[in-house]
Amino acid sequence: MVKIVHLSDTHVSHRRFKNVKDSWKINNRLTWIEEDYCKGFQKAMEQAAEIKPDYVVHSGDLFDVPVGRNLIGPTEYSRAFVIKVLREFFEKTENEVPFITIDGNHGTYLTRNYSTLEFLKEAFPKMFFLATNYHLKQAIFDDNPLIIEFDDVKFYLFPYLKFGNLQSLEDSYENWVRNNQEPDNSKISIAIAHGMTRGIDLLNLLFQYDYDYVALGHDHKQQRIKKNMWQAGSTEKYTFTERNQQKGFLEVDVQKGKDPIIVQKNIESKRNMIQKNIKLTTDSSVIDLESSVFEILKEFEQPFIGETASRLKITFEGTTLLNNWWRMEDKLDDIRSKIFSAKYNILEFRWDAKDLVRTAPTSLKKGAKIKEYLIDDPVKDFERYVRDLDMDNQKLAKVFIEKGAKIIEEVFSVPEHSTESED
Ligand SMILES: [Mn+2]
Repeated sequence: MVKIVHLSDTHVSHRRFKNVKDSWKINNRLTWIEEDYCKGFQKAMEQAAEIKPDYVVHSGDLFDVPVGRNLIGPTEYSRAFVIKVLREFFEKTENEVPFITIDGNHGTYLTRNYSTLEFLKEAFPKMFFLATNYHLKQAIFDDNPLIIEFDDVKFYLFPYLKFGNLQSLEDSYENWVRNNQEPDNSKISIAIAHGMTRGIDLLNLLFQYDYDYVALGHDHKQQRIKKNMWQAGSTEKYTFTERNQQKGFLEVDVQKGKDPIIVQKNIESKRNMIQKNIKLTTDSSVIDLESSVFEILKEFEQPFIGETASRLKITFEGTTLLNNWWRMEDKLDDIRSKIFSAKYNILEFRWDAKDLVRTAPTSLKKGAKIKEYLIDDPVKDFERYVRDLDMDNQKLAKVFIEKGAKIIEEVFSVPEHSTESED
């Protein structure tokens, strides 16, 4: 039997600046939210040291950045913090517990063939093991396995790969797995993969092969997928949909040919993520909205304390007039700056109106009428408008006229049925 600690999606170096109070844990060095994710990783690793498993398995997204086309890397604070946490873990466990991880979709320069995890390998060459996206590409290209082998266990590594949109990629990926990643019976076999959707970022073969355990990451909700396959979940709440999730990691006893024994371990966070809902009708005024929001804010009327300040999101539903909603959004901007400058124990304030139906006022619904009276000939009309501005630069005025005419044409040449559907 081997005992592993399975954690995932620590997202260290996650930062937010939009909709967040301008306040630092350490000025110009560490933000409150960034610290939350550092702590999530630290708490998991401290508990892991007490468990002293045979291996620690991290199923990807150790760092939050870079991600996608955003090539900004983790902060120096976060890099140093991860080094410190790992060093303390290896010291406490007397360099007897290897840490094995893979690239997720976060923390890796997908297009650049390198990963933020490489410096950790350099820092702990004997204790830290990883497979990056680049390793995976190379392995597929060379038709070589991506396995880390110890005396008693073989780890089959599956760094993040979104293959689902490209049949040829899926085929070659699947072939590679068939040729190289099928578990053999000589040792305990553990797969480590980052993905959550079969056929998109998780291969069906992973479900079919009889690994003794499959350590999954990417889904931030801790859950059993099948008896030998679990998502460990993230170590700190990330999006507001995670606000009611218990965060933690897994302690797993893996035996050859038997069902693994799973113990769910909790990590508590001081940070509340709270979501409130406001329902609007076409009769709701800006003042109504303002009083509903301030009603919600009452429970947060306390001096700001970075450690305990809440992350608050208001969702709007129902129906409102479009021009009314624009005024409401201006008001919400006002309220946000009030929250961040007055005594509210709120770190983040945002709103979401994706479920709010915004309708045009009756006067604007008659698109045809507008066309008749405002714009007979858009080009001429706009030209007259620009000429009236008395622009000095005639060349620029001409560009304006051409562009403006094009925009007007695009806006007003909307097919009739699509304006009707908004009614
Ligand atoms: Mn992920």
